[in-house]
Amino acid sequence: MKKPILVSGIQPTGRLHIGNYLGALKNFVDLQNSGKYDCYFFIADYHSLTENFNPAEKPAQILNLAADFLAAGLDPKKSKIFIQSAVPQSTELAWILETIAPMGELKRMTQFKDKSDAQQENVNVGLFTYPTLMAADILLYDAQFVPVGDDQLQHLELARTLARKFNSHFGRTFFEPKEILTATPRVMSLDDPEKKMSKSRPGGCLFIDDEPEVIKSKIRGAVTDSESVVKYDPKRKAGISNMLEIMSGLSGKSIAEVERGFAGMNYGELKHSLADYVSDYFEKFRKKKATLLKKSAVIKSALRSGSAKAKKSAEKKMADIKKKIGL
Ligand code: ATP
Ligand code: LTN
Repeated sequence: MKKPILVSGIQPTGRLHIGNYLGALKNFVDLQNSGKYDCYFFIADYHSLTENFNPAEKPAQILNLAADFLAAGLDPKKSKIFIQSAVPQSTELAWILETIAPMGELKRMTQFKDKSDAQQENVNVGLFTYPTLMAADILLYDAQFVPVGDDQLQHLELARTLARKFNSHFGRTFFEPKEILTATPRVMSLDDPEKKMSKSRPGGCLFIDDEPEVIKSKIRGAVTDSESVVKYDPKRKAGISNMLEIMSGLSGKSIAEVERGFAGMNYGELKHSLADYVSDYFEKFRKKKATLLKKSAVIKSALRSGSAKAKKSAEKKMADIKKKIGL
């Protein structure tokens, strides 16, 4: 029987942090290994052009993200791992979707507002139409499921709206994709636990390839509160609760179990123990990534074969889409 299709992408804009890992990448690997889905995972290089960038750094950023994918456990034999720009049909479909995308909905997108504020000297149209390209990435492969973090839900809602609208104007063509969230869909910043951990605020990020000393020093410096009891209470104890969530996400234990494990510890002991756990957890990953980066030909060949497979299904789908709209 045909398995349902699952698609997700990550932008090559910097190093992956533990929010990207617990909200997305770890779940990609678990979903791939469940054997229940036909998986497509890609590097969203076209999306990454909407942020200020240096062309000389782009190839290394792409290679680095591909190494993250493979070192974390994505397997080119099980999933199609590819580069967005290697499948031109996604930008082709993005244009078609733009012609049915309501301007008002795009204007309401939180990410557009946040990123426009963050780079006021470069509020480009691509930043505005970003969600239509994301919808194209999803609808092009007939995806029914999309694993993402909480900040992408608004974009996914638009993908459903566009699928529905296209289907009703031009006949049944697309699935309405559903999100798959993890138990930690919004990891908070270490230096400001009221804000989402984000690559645009590197000071609050725990990067998954950070060396153990860096992990220790970042966690030691994480913002907590003026009490001393380890307790899960995101409203009153955002910093401690975020650390409990990180521990729970990595260990697979419930928050209650994690809380019990730390019972009687002070904040310093909690931080020490979390830092050890995080550095041990990513030890294998760090080694595997370093080895992979020395063999870039292996990474490139995985991307080439994944891109060829993705392109094949995209070409077929695009022919149907064009027929539907009379082109
Ligand atoms: P960032 O804000 O760090 O730049 P992003 O959302 O702009 O991340 P990506 O790097 O492409 O862009 O995000 C990859 C995936 O990681 C997405 O599915 C996103 O929802 C998820 N993600 C990003 N930040 C977090 C977070 N703090 N907690 C959980 N998931 C997150
Ligand atoms: N916008 C996403 C990256 C992305 C994506 C997608 C995720 C681009 N296209 C399709 C899922 C499905 C982000 O994480 N910032």
